[in-house]
Amino acid sequence: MDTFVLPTECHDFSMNPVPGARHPVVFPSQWLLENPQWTRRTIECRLLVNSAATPRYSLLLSALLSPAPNFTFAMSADHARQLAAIEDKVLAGDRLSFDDGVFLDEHVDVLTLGRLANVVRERKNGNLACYNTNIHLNPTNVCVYRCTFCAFRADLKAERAYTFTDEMIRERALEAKSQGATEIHVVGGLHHQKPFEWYVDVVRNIHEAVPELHIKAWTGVEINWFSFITKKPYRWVLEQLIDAGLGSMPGGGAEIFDEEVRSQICEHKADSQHWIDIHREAHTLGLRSNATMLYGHVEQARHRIDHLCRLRELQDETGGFQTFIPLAFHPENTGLDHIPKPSGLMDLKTIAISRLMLDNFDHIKAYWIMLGEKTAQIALSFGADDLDGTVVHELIYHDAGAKTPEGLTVEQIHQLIREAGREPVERDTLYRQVIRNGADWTAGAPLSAMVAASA
Ligand code: V47
Ligand code: SF4
Repeated sequence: MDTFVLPTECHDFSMNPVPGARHPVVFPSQWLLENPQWTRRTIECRLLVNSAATPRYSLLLSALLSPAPNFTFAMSADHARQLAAIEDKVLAGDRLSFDDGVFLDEHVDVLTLGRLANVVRERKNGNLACYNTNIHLNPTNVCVYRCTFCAFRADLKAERAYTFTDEMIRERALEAKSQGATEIHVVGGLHHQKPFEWYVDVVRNIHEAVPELHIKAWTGVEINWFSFITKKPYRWVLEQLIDAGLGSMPGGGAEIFDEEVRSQICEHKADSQHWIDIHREAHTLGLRSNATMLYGHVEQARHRIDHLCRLRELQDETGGFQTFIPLAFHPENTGLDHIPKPSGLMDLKTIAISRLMLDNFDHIKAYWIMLGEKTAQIALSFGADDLDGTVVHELIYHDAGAKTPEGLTVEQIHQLIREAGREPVERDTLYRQVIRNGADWTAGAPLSAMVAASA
């Protein structure tokens, strides 16, 4: 046996110290004293992640262990040595390998991951937690593709299919302005009856209506589609969009890069190499972009770590990514609705591991829309420093069953951040401090300068 997992691999219920308890309860302290080959590590164990009975055991264990706060769960000596080596790397600022990442994902408890990720988080961003004031626009849900995880798309003739008119697009831009938004985030379906000019005009209409609004629009998958329908190279497509007012690219469409997983969840759309090539091209043209990873469906630890390593490699090359956003899968109304939603522990572990692996990304975003405000708040101590802001009109997660509100006020975001012990700072899309006077704003110092000043 390589790992001591309570209580699924410790079946000696005779140790049950709680008379009448209906679940196996153990006193690992005694067991450990009798088994000195196990080293003591932080209490928390894989059973909390893997067992269906997680909350019950979690509560029981904390109750039992509270009089002995220094007491720790056991890990095999080999694993303890591996973790110690990783810990040394994190403290020294050295890069973690693919194997380190898989080990962290498969064998290390969430509290240890959070503690390590927090070291990196505070090294990079101090005590700051940033957010932005943005509005979403999903101009059409009609889509040629049929990603199995997607609840948003619709067939052209479906009752729920919609496409915005130019007028509606301009109205959304004006609404953004009146709410003091600094950014409009535009993604949608790939409407096969719309020519490339229609997608360019979405950007142009917004830009003409509100020139100061930063337009973060069209994922790598959309750029790939535009290149397909125009038969033009990515560079040309991006240049047309930049001319129309495009400011940066969102990180969607990345899903999981592994080709085998991709063939199960989004068989037909841009493959990982194209997604990466498009972001490289965008960075070469001076556009900044984000990166995402959709987790908690059919993928495994090695796929998540491979995804992070491929992003890290491109970031080494271009430095053009601004933030990384792990996206938790929402199964409702999708072709994968038999898969349960990722647990809160998986959300926190994924954020922490992302922070540890992506040593060349400045920011890790906790997207509260899909995490829920409560997990997003805790995520600020598990590696995240960036909250998507006062998002309004989000559809992609809400169609897939997200129960979060469609928007949070600035006051709510401030309270959420302050309660977490962090200092809120409003940022614009390019991670500069926003200096605000009601709905009017100007860009101030880069966040990195604020972090340096507060160090
Ligand atoms: O690519 C779709 C994901 C992405 C589901 O750059 C789903 O700041 C979970 O790009 N469950 C689009 N996820 C959203 C996106 C994004 C979101 C937040 C911030 C940024 C940014 C970008 O949404 C898709 C896909 O990965 N998605 N359906 C679903 N059922
Ligand atoms: Fe279309 Fe995007 Fe949904 Fe895939 S995730 S079906 S590309 S809207």
